[in-house]
Amino acid sequence: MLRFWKNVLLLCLGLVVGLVDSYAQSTYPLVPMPVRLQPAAGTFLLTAQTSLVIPASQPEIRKIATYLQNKLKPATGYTLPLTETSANGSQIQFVLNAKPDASLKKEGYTLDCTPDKITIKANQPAGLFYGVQSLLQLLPPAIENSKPITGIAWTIPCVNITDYPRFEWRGLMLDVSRHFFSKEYVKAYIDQMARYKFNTFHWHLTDDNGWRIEIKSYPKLTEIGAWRVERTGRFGNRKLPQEGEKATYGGFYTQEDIKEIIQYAQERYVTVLPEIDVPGHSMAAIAAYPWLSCVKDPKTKVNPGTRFAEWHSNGTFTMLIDNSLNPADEKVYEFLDKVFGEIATLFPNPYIHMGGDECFHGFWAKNPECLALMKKMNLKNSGELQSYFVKRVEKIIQSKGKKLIGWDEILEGGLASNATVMSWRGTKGGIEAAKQGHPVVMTPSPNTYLDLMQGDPIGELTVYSTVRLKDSYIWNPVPSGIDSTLILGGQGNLWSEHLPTFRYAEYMAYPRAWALAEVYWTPQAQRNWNSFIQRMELHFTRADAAEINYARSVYDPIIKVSKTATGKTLVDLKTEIEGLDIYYSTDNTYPDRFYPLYTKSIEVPEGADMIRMITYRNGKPVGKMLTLTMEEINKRVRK
Ligand code: TNX
Repeated sequence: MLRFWKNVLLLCLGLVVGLVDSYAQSTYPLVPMPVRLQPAAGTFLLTAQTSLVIPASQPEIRKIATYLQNKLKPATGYTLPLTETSANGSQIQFVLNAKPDASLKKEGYTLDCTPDKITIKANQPAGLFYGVQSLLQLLPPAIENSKPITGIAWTIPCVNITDYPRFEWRGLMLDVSRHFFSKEYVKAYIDQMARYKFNTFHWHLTDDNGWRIEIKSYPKLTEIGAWRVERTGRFGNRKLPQEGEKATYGGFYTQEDIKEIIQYAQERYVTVLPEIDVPGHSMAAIAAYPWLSCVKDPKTKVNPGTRFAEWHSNGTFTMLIDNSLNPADEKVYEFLDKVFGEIATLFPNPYIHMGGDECFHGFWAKNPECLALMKKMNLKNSGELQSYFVKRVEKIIQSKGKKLIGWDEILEGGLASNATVMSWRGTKGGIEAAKQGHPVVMTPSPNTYLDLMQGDPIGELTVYSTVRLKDSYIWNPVPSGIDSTLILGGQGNLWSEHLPTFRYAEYMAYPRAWALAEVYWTPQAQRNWNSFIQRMELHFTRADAAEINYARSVYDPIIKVSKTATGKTLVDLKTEIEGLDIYYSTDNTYPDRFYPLYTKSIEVPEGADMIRMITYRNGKPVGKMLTLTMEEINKRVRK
């Protein structure tokens, strides 16, 4: 009898341990994954009486506690009491370490959750803020609702967390030139960044399709440069502005708006990196002030998404309209001095991004002033002329007390002495810069370009290339063979040629930005694709509650088409994540789970018009219905 009860007890214990263990692996819905997480037994229950306890006379910590209070209020309906005196009973306590814990560095924290008390400790307020983000993620997804939700126990599983970031630079870029996003959307983007512990908002403020920041010394930059004719249809195929047509699409941020956004970001421990893209990508500025360019065409208009460049098979390009500044004109440097001066005054970030990418040199090569300057300065080619320009810009930026950062093209013709390089054409520019001893931010397009397709083109708005979720997750920002301390971190870049709405910007950003959040925060050795997928799915539920859009393309099959030696056409399918079933049809009808299950290459039957497919998990559809037409199959076979 005794042995029986002993066995029952052991069984129960085993069950509890097993539960806690599997909970630890899958149910702590934290993204990015913390450095150390120790599950503990029990739960903390948040009630209307839970007090937020902060140290006395620390206004910055009070702000963080107020941020938490505001985040908890809509869904719970509670306004948690905030106090500087020690409280009894249920509480969340914020502690600034009297003696800094070196392992936590500047942004780390510890979070200790027991059934009656949660303690968040950090060396600096930023760490407390990240502790708050983890705390919010540990609450049920319903906490993300903007309206009161009743009948939910607001529990947090007990846990001990020690956490700090791998990199000091964890960024997301937003291009507001190709499409304009209002101040409210920019704030929403920053708010969403903060939830995933990003700390750098790179704001691509100028390009060919709109100049978006008020510059008091040059009012036409926004009077003219912020507006273009309204067009629908595919960006890049649109009709040129017509004679007399009004420029009605666009917008810009006043300097007051900019200050407001910087402040909003600061309250979320996000620093704002402004980018003024020169000498290329400058059509909007040139539309306002044609003298900035070599061609000085007074008819230059802000580009509404027409094709103005020809891309050649070797990766080079020809601009059909001059969109670059004239590097041989002193007036251009006076202009930049004023522009960067105003930027430096507005933005507290130590860096200014000067762009520097994709500058066409063809108009320079035909311009007598440029040719004379090259001769005078003994510049051997247009690459060296661009390098001359970048070095002049670096002097200007330094004279304003700032550091220059630019896209990896700034390496061409010789890097300016203190420049930091943002490596986008893969990691090679970053490697080269690091070898020369320069700091680097990694944003390789095959892993971090959030404007690229996240699934097969038949299921996405098509653009020129693809970055699957796994591509964003599985890469290491520190290449081997270089001084790793020079890699400051990385970013995800959301270019907006094909993002007419903010809702769609979200679709492109998530979940890939969440994957990148983990790449830049979590130690390399602790990253795990399957674990990420489980947590990502829990974040889908949270995003649903928060009404934030995201792509489910990770559920869609990866399609490969090939031809055998005997002339048969084969379609091979696989999935990015484990445990999905693919059902398909070859008879033009819409498959469900009663259709053939994909187990081996599909031999395309003679006469078929298309293959349709959809993924399921545990009997429920999870992917979209994809249609691969015979036309598409033939196109892929030919490639
Ligand atoms: C390249 S990345 C660009 C952008 C485009 C982007 C589209 C870079 C520095 N330049 O102008 O928007 O590709 O993916």
